Amino acid sequence: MKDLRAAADLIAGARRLVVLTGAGMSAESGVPTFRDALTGLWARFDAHELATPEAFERDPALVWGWYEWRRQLVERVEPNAGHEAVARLDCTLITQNVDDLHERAGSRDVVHLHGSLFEPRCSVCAAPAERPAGEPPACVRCGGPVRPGVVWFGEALPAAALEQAVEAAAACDVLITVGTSGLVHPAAEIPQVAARLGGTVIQVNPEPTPLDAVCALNLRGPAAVVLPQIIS
Ligand code: BJW
Ligand code: ZN
Repeated sequence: MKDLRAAADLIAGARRLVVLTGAGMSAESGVPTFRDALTGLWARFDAHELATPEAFERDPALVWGWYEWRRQLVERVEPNAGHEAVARLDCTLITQNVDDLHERAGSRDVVHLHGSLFEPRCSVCAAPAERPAGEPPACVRCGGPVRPGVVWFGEALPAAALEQAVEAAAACDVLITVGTSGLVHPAAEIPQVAARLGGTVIQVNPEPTPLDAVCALNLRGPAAVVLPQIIS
């Protein structure tokens, strides 16, 4: 309770606020996280078989189909009270999520570090592919296989998004990290940059994470419950 009050005061008084979100942000909307043992996407699928460029080369239809399944799942769910609370903030919003739930809750200029389920592109010439059909679809420009517009292991993050995220973290006075395990780099370094350069880091997560050490406040609860209590 005392921590909720302290977090609410820090957020209300922040001049430069950053929010970094991960899969836990969308959990209560019904989107599975990656690493949660029972419901996580990787409890049922081997990530390394699906979320790598090598997997797509080996079996483009399988990988394309997995992402189509996830895109359709996201289209059927709604933003939760946590997304809505974040949309009320004047902040730089950085997400690792490939869903569009922040946008659908009303947030603008969301920085997507790991791409989007809704921006497929050609794996050969990078041309954007609108309304692609096929398993996987073929590029209308060069005939190459169309791939999901997400960032796989071993691939570079979009440079402009990463730069914007690091700059915002370096300049912020408060950063809220929500629903991320803090295991995937370089995204996991963003709260550390904020803390190292004098920002106060608040974490919202039901479980401990490696980020606990840099957080001034660790609010152990679900995003859809905690965020509405600390954001007016
Ligand atoms: C709740 C909740 C509720 C539950 N409310 N919370 C340094 C050290 C070690 C390794 C590396 C390193 N630097 C790079 C690497 C390699 C690698 C990496 O990090 N590996 C680690 C796993 C060890 N990184 C990369 O390969 C990155 N690329 C790179 O570094 O390139 C270098 C390069 C430069 C130049 C040229 C070429 C290369 C790319 C990483 C891409 C990550 N991609 C994915 C898949 C995206 C597409 C897809 O969606 O399929 O992104 S992996 C997956 O993990 C996805 C997520 O965005 C990301 C983070 O996961 P997240 O969001 O934290 O979710 P979970 O499931 O892990 O955690 C959920 C959390 O929510 C938990 O804590 C729960 O407790 C909590 N929770 N319910 C609030 N209701
Ligand atoms: Zn092409």
